[in-house]
Amino acid sequence: MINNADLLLTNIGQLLTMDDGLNRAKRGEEMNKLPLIENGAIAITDGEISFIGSSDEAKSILAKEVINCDGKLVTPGLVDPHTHLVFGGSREHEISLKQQGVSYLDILKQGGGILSTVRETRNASEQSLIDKGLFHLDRLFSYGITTLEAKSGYGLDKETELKQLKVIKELHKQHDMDLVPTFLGAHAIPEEYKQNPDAFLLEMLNLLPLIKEQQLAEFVDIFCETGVFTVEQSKQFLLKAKDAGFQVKIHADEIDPLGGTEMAVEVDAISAEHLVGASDYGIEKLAASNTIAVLLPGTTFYLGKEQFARARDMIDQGGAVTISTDFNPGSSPTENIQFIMNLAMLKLKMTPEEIWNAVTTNAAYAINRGNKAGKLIVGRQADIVLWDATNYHYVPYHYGVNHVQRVFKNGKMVYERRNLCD
Ligand code: IZC
Ligand code: ZN
Repeated sequence: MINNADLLLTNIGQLLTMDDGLNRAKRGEEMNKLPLIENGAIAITDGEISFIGSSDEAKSILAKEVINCDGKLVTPGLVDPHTHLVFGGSREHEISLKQQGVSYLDILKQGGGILSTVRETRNASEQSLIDKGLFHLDRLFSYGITTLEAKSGYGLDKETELKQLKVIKELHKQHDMDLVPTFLGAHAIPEEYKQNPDAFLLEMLNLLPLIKEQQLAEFVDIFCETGVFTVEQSKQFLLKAKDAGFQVKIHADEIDPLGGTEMAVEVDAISAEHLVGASDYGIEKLAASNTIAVLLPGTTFYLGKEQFARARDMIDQGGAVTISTDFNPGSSPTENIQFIMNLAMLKLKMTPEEIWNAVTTNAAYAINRGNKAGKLIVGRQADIVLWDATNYHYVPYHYGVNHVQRVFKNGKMVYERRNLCD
């Protein structure tokens, strides 16, 4: 019997534990299964989960505080495996260009887009980036995210890339959110290297020993795209990053179908991201590999494209899929992962079960946190969301609003929705 719980959540209508007994991401048909306890309860002691079971079993638990969940849904804290969290400025000044039909890649070619954010980020002080990051992290908490990946990539020079990575480290310290850092120095070709992208890639590779030594990033990523880096440049870059001791990720086939998906499999990337233009062959190879597909339907929506990533083919062929906000100032300015879940239902044709697996356990595996986040298991850190919904189908169904009632991170309440009539 537990007699020292700090908190007991009881009378939970549906408790999604995601505890599948697997030590890896769910794939194919596994993604359509959802471990669930009805009329459940969960207790927290010293920031960790100390009990999971039925409300009846929980009656004997002595807890300092008890929350009656009134038959509502409880899930693990959500995991966002792909964000560009730290950046200076914003890009609303590009709205009219977009509305005139100038494409994302053309805006970049004109020195705007990512390069506009690079100028702002180079000019921003470390403190201003920290303050801005804290603001966005609070908002990400409010939508139920308790762990996220954050990329650099708005410096494109030694000083600013390191500044961004240090800011991510500092945010991890100062904020309750768990942050996982990725070095995306190869995010665009800076103006000063326009004529010599290979020399720029070499400069970014030369930073890797220092980044490793100071533990500033766990992953290395590259934007493989028309007008940015070719498949061959990306492959060589990622192989060298692996030699330097990093696991690799890749922005692949986001806009143009270049073949980045199959290359991601060739270099055994932990994840391949976007994949909107993935070929039949790429999907086949991906589905048979250990590389996790990180799909970003909010970006496709925000870029005004018709064709979304082929999640159904990826899952039906046995692949592992997750989804993410892609939070960034250009192609996906939103912290609302629930809207992304709506889009995954509507546009990716993912089932509610697949969507919940995507935003919890699979997202955690895509950033090497599978043994820490994304599941509710006794002994793990208590990252828990209480939803203002009685069942898990409701969240991807009722779109555009925030369904979170409370968020607990390491057992501590970090967000509570106020009554609408307050
Ligand atoms: O700032 O536009 N796709 N990188 C690759 C992005 C989107 C972020 C941005
Ligand atoms: Zn991205």
